[in-house]
Amino acid sequence: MTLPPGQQLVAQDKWPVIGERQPRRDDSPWRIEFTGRLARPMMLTLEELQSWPPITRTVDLHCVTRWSKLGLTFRGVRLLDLVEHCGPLADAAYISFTARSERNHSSSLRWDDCQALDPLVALEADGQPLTSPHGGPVRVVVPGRYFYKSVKWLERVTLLAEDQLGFWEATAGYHNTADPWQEQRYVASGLSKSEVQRLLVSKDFRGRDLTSLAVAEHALDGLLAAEAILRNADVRRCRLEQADFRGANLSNAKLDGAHLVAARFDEADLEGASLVGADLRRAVFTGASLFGATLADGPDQAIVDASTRFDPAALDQLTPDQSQWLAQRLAGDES
Ligand SMILES: Nc1nc2c(c(=O)[nH]1)N[C@H]1C(S)=C(S)[C@@H](COP(=O)(O)O)O[C@H]1N2
Ligand SMILES: [Mo]
Repeated sequence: MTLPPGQQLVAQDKWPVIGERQPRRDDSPWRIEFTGRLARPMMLTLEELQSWPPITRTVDLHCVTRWSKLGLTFRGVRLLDLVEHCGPLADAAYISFTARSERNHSSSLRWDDCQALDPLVALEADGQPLTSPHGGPVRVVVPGRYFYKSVKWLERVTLLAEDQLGFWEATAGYHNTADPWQEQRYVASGLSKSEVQRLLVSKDFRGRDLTSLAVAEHALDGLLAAEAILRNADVRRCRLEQADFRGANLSNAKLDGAHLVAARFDEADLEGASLVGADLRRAVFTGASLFGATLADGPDQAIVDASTRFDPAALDQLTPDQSQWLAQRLAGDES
């Protein structure tokens, strides 16, 4: 069994629901439109889609927030069969998938990557119709890419001459290629050196988008970072005593070895964050989301004791080994 770098397995029977949880409310029959740089655009009802030759494929899911689920078997139709049928034009260079969802969620691939990856237009997972939270009745499944490329509730497929960045790619700095084997999670932040310097002096990150900020080993005790966007930020070994991260987005942030005594993480998003070796005594994680977070890695472990506050529900979000480790620490069991 091999996992891409920085990923960990979810419990065998778990498949987290990530992002939007339901499709747009719409009473019209489900249809999938094939449009853009195509010689013969088409519109398919679900019944028509089901009349295409079915295939099954076993796919490993790798979420950018560091959880993986191996070997889920999807059944559906080859996307390439459907697109080839529409006659892609010579200038088609990208393919974009749009969801029947409130925010018209989307994601795109290079057309040549798409041809190599051979995605599925999936209707079933492990022998059951896809549930609505997982994209039912129909979603894209793109093998070999972080799972954010796999759009739920597929409503439109568009062949494009120029790329159109997807929802996460445009709003959250997610990498547009998203190859988990190359750990292409996020693009770097656009801040200049002097802007970063000013931030560090002010110790005020409140509400700012600081995706991928790299400020390891700084003294930032008392930092104000409520509601800040610190996805993929690197604050390893920083002094952050009593820092206020309430409501902040710290997904995939690196907090290893940070001094976080009495820091506040209430309602923060810490999915995929790494806290190995961090001092978390008296830190508060009430209402925080901890899917895929790492607290212990062999002998390297966060400092957690009965004064650290986690919701009981947090234990369910962690992978089994992390969860077991944390439960022991919270119970004050040092063995
Ligand atoms: N329509 C739609 N598709 C989406 C998303 C979303 O928010 N809306 N999130 C993406 C992300 S980030 C992931 S990890 C997977 C999660 O799929 P799941 O909820 O079935 O696990 O769906 C992807 N497709
Ligand atoms: Mo994701």
